[in-house]
Amino acid sequence: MKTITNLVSACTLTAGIFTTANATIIINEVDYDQAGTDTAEFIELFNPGPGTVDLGGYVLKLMSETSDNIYRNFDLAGHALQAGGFLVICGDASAVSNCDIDSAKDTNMIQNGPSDGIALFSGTTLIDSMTYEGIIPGITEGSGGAAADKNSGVMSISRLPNGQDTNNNAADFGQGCITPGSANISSSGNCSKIAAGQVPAPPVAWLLGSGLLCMLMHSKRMTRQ
Ligand SMILES: [Ca+2]
Ligand SMILES: [Ca+2]
Ligand SMILES: [Ca+2]
Ligand SMILES: [Ca+2]
Repeated sequence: MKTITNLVSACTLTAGIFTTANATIIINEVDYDQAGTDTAEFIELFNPGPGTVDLGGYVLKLMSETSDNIYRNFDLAGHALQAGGFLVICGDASAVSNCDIDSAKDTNMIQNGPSDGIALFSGTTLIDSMTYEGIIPGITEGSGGAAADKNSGVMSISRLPNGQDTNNNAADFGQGCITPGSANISSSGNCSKIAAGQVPAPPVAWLLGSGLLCMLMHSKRMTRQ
């Protein structure tokens, strides 16, 4: 009989975040629109897997309307993501917390929609991709893109729950409070207070819930074996 300890060990627990073991590097959060000029844009990558991933050979491509209309490339060589780790690419490190790669673009690093996309490649292999405010054939996961980012400096489009990737952009991304370099949280709370550190984030109940979900999924997998 499997014990609770066995079930928990099948999931990776890093900084309080349970993840399944077969995931890969994902585009986890995007903030491309702030009030007025976009001066605090960022893209967050996340490693939900069990081991460190060397990002040598990885390139993040930003595109508009078609997959071959690339307007920006980020070569991620020289960086690595440990299990449960986040990598933040930003337009201005003085305006974005936990920024690892400052593009020095400062403003308008990431185009506002419609039909823009972000794709992560390892060599020529597409690792993960998402579009927002419309679809880009070959890049959109599922039948629709993510909804638009709010014109707010404290809100982003985030995978919710943190790290969810069912290859359905419209369902996997929702409105979140900005969390560059940490686990995503829903915007159902007060993002301004969370950004100011006036309320704790992420909620403990969510972390417990995601752990229980991981245990439940693993339990069902074992039942089928
Ligand atoms: Ca923008
Ligand atoms: Ca925003
Ligand atoms: Ca995906
Ligand atoms: Ca985040």
